[in-house]
Formats: sequence, structure tokens, C-alpha cells
Amino acid sequence: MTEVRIIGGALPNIPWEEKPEGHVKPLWRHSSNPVIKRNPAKDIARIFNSAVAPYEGRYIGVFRTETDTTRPHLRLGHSQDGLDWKIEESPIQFQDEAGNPYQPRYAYDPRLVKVEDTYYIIWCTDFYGAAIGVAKTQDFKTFTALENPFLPFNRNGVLFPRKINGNFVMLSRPSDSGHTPFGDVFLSESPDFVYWGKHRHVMSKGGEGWWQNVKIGGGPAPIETSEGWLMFYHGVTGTCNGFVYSMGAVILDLEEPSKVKYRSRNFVLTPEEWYEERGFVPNVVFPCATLQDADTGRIAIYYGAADTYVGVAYTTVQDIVQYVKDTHEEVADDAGIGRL
Ligand code: BMA
Repeated sequence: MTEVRIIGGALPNIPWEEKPEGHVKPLWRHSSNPVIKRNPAKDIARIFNSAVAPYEGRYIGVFRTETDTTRPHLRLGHSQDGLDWKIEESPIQFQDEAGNPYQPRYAYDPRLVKVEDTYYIIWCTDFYGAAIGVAKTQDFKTFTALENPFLPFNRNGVLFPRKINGNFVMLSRPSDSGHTPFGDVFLSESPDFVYWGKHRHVMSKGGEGWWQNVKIGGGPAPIETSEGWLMFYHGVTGTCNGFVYSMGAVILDLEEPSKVKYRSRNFVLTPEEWYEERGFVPNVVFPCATLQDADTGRIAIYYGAADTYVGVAYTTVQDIVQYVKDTHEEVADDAGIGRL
């Protein structure tokens, strides 16, 4: 295969470990995972499904944290190296667009995406049930909550890191108000981050394997590459003992991202280590963020493990794109534009 490139900036201090000798899978785990463990700061019992971004030469993160009440909320964290994190002592304080204090009743599974000069936080919020909440910040001091983009029930809002054909583009996964035994990934566009439309179907659950046969949901913000938008996502199967969450990888068309170009029939990471198999919810790997370095093609993936810990896994754009192409399967009408 010709060289695959990440289209984006250099990140020379990206967290990184070389692929272990003899390793045959497309991703490899950080050797001292989980990078954030239980009780990481005063008043935080568990921390998982969280998002990070480079900021002013260091790293900043929006973390899903739970106190001893177990009600999820969002906190900022700071790190020099992307691995050793200091979590703030109180939740992110939001304001509404008029400048009045505003706090979501609960907030979980954040994504953090920079588009132009603004960072957007997208999370699962309470809007008469589970729905997508959005806020923006430029300085990580003032956080302005914006109009909810979609009707309930919906989860896994994932913003693309640039406008496409002049519009913001966001993925989401329409749901129910509970543990949702179904679900495909859809896409919507907006010229102004207020009005969303041109809805398209992107990907179906299913395929030949069983690991993604109940539901799927977008993961970290898609990474722009010379082969298309590379996205990690989660796929869920049902067992007699509950859901199992694995990680998949897909490549979407650059100009028309509702079209799937390649999609691996295999999971790229599945619960295998103690911190993925054992915790508050066993058998969950749930990716919410990546860091990437266009100069080397290195990618670091941040994922929640067993609804208890934060883990990091690595790959390169060359390795993962090759793997997704080699193991491609076409599922339902994924290759189409997604408008019946
Ligand atoms: C989903 C979300 C995630 C969680 C997963 C497994 O519905 O609530 O936050 O990681 O279930 O419990």
C-alpha cells in the first residue's frame, strides 16, 4: 500500500510506546495501563470514557468522573505527558449563552474536539432523557453550553474536527432512554451549530461477526487521513451475562462522510486485560479520544475500561488503515450516501 498520511499537525510529544516484538494485532496497550486508576483525586471514585486534547504545549482533558454518589459529571484534567493526569477538584462550571450559571443534571461520555479556534465538548446530557449536550470554550475557563443539537433520545455525539463543505458535521446514535438494545450511527450537518439537518445514515450494526450485532456508536473525533476519515468506534454484543463493548475501526469518505469506504469485520480491541474485564461494568472498552502526530503517523487512543479506569492503546496510521482495508466487509448499505 502507498504511504498513508495523517492530514493535520505535528505532535512530537505524543504519548508513545513501540509495538512489542512479535505483536500481531493492530493495536497495542500502554505497558502500565490503566493510566488513571480508581480514586484518582479527592471525591472521585471512578473515572473513564474521557477525552483529551493538546493545549498550549501540554495536554488537557475533559473527564467523566463519578463521586461516591455515582452521579456522572465532567471535570478538567491536566498533564505534561498525556499519561500522568492531575484532575481538578470540582466539576466544570458551565454558563448558558446569556452568561447565567448552568449545570447539566448529569453528564457522561464526553468528546473534546477543536474546530478552527474553538474547543467543543459534546457529552450525553439529560434533556427529558438521554440526549446530546454541547458546550464551547476557547480558554478552558469559560464554558458556554449551547442549544441541544438533537431531540432525545440520543447518545455518542461525535463532532468532526473541521467543517466539510462549509458545515459542521456531527455523528450521533439515536437511542432509547435506557440501555438501548439497538442502534446505528447517523450524521447531521449545521451551518451555525444551532440548526442541524441533512441527516444521513452512516453505519449499521451487524456484519458477519457478532461483536457489533446489538448496537454501535461513534468514538473519538474522526482523524483526517489521505485514505479518508479514520474513526474508532464501539460495537456491542449481548451475552447471557450482559453487554460486551469492543472497539472497531472504519474509514469514511473525506467529502461525503456518510459513505463508508472500509470497515473492519474484526474488533481492533476487546476486553482482555483485568482492568477491561473487571470493574463497575465488566467487559467494556469504550474509546472517546485520540492524539495523533502527522509527522510520524503515531496514534494514541484513550478509552474507558470497565466503566472504572482510563486506558491508552497505540497504533500507527499505516498499520490501522492497512488492517481495516485487509479485513474490510461491506455491511448493509453502508457504502451508500445513507438517504432512503
Ligand atoms: C453505555 C454508556 C457508557 C458505558 C456503557 C457500558 O450505555 O452508559 O457510558 O460505558 O454503557 O456500561
